[in-house]
Amino acid sequence: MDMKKLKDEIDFWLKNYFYEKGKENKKLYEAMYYSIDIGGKRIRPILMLLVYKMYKDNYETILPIASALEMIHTYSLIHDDLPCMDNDDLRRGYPTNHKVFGEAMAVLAGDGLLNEAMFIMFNQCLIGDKSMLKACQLISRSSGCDGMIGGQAVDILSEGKRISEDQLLYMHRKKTGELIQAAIEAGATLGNAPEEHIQKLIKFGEKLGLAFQIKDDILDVEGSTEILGKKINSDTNNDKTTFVSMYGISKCKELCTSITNDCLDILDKLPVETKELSAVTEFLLQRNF
Ligand code: GRG
Repeated sequence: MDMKKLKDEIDFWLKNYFYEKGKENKKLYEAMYYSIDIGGKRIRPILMLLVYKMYKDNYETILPIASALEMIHTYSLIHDDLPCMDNDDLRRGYPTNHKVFGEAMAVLAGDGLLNEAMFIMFNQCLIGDKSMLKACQLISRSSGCDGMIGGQAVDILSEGKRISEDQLLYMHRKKTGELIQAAIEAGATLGNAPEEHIQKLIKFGEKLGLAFQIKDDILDVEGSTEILGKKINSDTNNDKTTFVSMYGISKCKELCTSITNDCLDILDKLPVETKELSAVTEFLLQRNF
């Protein structure tokens, strides 16, 4: 099973969901689905599905929660692009949500995606077992104030300031790392993986999140706007401390490779088939978007 097939299944689930939903309050759902539909790698739901598949076959049953996670991620991008945050005009290769629908609707589209995701997750809890409850708890915590929102708050409060290495690591662990780690831990939890595997996969997720963010910072400097689908040098223009401004580009590349190798080592030592997850891990290192 390749990444493309899983991505297509997530896209199909989301498309159907919004097709059913857009009958009333059309503009709101249009704004919500716009940012979902214009692209995105779907890396978080793909990670969740791949980890689950290491333990159970019927991954289709977790498509709703995996898609809900993508909705939460997409809401964070819509809000992050707003003029009061990073003020970006381009995302996933298209004009940002507020450029198309206006600021007020973009705020509501983000809020809508977050709340709709929670509704999907509660519905899954009503029909699922305790592992679903645990997975939803993980996702809500990691996207909340002790996770992504907490990291974003530190990011906003640090603009224009010099921050320490520890603060930089904290900020990214929360802002980017937590949701990636939650995708992995939720996949393992839903697959009823043994506790010792879950602990190793949490470590894997932590490292993968860090490598992902360092790569993101490298691409912000060396990437191409056309391929990335967003403007480059956004961090420099917003006067942000990044891994590149802290360590320099060549050290960042070294770090990215060595942390990815640590991730692959963790997977190699797990006594289950991890080939697909390893391939995605390598893809994230090599990606240029
Ligand atoms: C506004 C609550 C709130 C949070 C925003 C995620 C985030 C926090 C901000 C996005 C800014 C950013 C560029 C963070 C770096 C890492 C990251 C999340 C990149 C975008 O994720 P990808 O590469 O994007 O998975 P696609 O478009 O492929 O889904």
